[in-house]
Amino acid sequence: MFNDIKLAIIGDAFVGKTCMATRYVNDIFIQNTNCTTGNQFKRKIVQIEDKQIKFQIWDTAGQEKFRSLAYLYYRSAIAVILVFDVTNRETFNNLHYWIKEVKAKGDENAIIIIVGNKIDSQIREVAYNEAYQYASIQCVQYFETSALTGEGIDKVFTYLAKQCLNISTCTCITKDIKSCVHKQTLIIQRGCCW
Ligand SMILES: Nc1nc2c(ncn2[C@@H]2O[C@H](COP(=O)(O)OP(=O)(O)OP(=O)(O)O)[C@@H](O)[C@H]2O)c(=O)[nH]1
Ligand SMILES: [Mg+2]
Repeated sequence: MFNDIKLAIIGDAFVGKTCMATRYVNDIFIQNTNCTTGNQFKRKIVQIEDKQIKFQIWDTAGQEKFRSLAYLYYRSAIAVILVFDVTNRETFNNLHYWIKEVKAKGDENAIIIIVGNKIDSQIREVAYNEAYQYASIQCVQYFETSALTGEGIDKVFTYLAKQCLNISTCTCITKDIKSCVHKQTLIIQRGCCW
């Protein structure tokens, strides 16, 4: 069991961060959420084949007035889930701000992914291809989800769990999963275990 693998969910207010975490951990959708004012975490144990990972999922506040402490949580996260709302272009435009923040204040070896949420909605302002291309330029993976229907949610977290496990099954593993994330980068660059 890999304990307390810390994930942080960040992004603008109202994009659905809390709903995504609640959908994944409790498999429910809350229509009228309160905006997050502090930082709160949920735990979930993920089974991938014969291995287990215990995620600690930090749901941070997107509203500017509550944002100031969010970095305390993503600075030490193994993975950062950067969320925008596909029905709101401004939240997509603001990804620049968030990526800059994570790169400046987060762990340099953290896995970063971008998630476009609310794909159940008919009114879409950001096309899949545009977001995918943006993510490619930033060298990060792109996923789409609906916390309302649950579509795509498991895929996001399973991907991150597998990233952690790929690292951990490498023979060069150390006890510190964070240093393994760094080694994974090296493994990808070298094309083999070292
Ligand atoms: N249609 C649709 N609505 C969603 C979805 N996810 C969240 N919402 C709605 O969007 C609103 C904001 O969701 P939250 O999860 O509270 O957003 P947040 O990103 O946590 O916002 P802050 O805590 O203020 O940063 C709520 O009214 C949700 O019901 C989704 O996948 N589809
Ligand atoms: Mg919230």
